[in-house]
Amino acid sequence: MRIEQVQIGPQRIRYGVRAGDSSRVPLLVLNGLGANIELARPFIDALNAPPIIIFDVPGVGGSPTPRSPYRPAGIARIAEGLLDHVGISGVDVLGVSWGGAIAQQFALRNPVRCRKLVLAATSPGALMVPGRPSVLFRMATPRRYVDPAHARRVAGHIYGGDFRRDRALVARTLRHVPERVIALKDAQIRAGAIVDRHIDSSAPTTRTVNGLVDPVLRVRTNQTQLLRLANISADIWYRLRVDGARLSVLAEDANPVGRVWTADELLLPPGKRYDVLARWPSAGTFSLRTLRFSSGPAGDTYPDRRLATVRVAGAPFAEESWPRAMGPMPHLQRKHVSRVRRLTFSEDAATGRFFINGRQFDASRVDEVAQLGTTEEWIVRNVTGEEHPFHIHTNDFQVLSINGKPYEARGLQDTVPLPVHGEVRLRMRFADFLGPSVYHCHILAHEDGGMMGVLDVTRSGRRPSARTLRGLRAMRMAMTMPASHHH
Ligand SMILES: [Cu+2]
Repeated sequence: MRIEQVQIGPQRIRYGVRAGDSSRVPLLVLNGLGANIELARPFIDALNAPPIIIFDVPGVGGSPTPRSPYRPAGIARIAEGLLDHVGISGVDVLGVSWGGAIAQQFALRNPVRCRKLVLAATSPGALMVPGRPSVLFRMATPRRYVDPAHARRVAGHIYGGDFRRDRALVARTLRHVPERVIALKDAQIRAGAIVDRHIDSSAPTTRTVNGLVDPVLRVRTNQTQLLRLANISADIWYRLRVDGARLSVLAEDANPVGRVWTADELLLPPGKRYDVLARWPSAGTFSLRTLRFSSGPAGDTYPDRRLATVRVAGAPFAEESWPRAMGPMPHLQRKHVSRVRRLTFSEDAATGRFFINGRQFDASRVDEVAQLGTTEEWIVRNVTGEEHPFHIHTNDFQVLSINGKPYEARGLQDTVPLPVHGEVRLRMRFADFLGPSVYHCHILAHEDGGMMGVLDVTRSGRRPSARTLRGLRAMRMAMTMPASHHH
């Protein structure tokens, strides 16, 4: 990749151009506020066809910090200037996480120039609702722009999945295994359009796999497949079943498991990821299905639906042995616990407000402070009539018990359903990250309704760090700054 600098308006921009098949439409990659060019390199290297252009947004990587906060429209303008500079007219645009907001702005402003718009790991209205504040929190940590090791560590929060822990996970042991991403997402369609606000999560919905309705997966008989399952929907659950095959779980929430386990079905609340091996021993046509599921008397009930059709054919592959373990067991049950913390998830269905310990989320408030280098036990209670997937950023946890019943954890995870009127006991170790992150219900409507809190990890463990408080203030300002302030 060729790395260059250019002056666009008042802003100097560092950008990269990767040559490719010149007959293809070039791809503009927008990392947004979350990442620099280098973090996207493995992804760009893996995309072998189109020419690619990417740049560091102001304040990230090699582009200097602007004098005033900016909004997506400002960055979209920079993208336009950059494309003019390198002489590219039409582009496909890929927006990752917060880059998705910029990509949408770009598409809106350039209806002719922008051919395809691809949004990955992004959510609508991200600027108004702090749905993914972790990326912003990391923006408030300048260290990540200059420290490659730190950048690698937080990359998983921008890209998720295999960037998260062991990036050699697949390459080492499963090089020859076909890999298939199964991204589960739904869309409610009313009057020919996708419903994008005031979504009723119990309304009928169309389930998709990688954006397709009932796609066909073609596999060879008995050939091992690596399925990377992710529930990327906003609010709904998947109780996944793969007919004709058994599943062996290699990783949960991107944590390689200490003990590989097999399952006939997997429950995926919003945010949940599993990497599994599957093989179909006999030829034929099978279904990938979500089974009937209810998230509780005050929750939603979903019908049994086919998600994809699997066509198994060809001469059968020879049986091959699968790994039994992918990583070390965390064994947090043996650790000394410095502190026990109690969190109670509650809701007021009448007003659509959601609480943790009686409070709604406030982006400028630090709710919990933990000490670096310690292990804590959290007892997370759900006093509502519906399940809430508890999710935490940065430090994953080991589940010890569910409703008092000991749980045999196979590794770490970052998402666990809180049972109706129940309780999950878990432990996590604050090993190496100093600074703020969040925990929340991963049903986005609940999170948006206030079911989220801020955790700050500090050296003393007594009060929020000054840096965190400064970062939260800066973030609040950036989010309330009018768009016109840019110039
Ligand atoms: Cu919830």
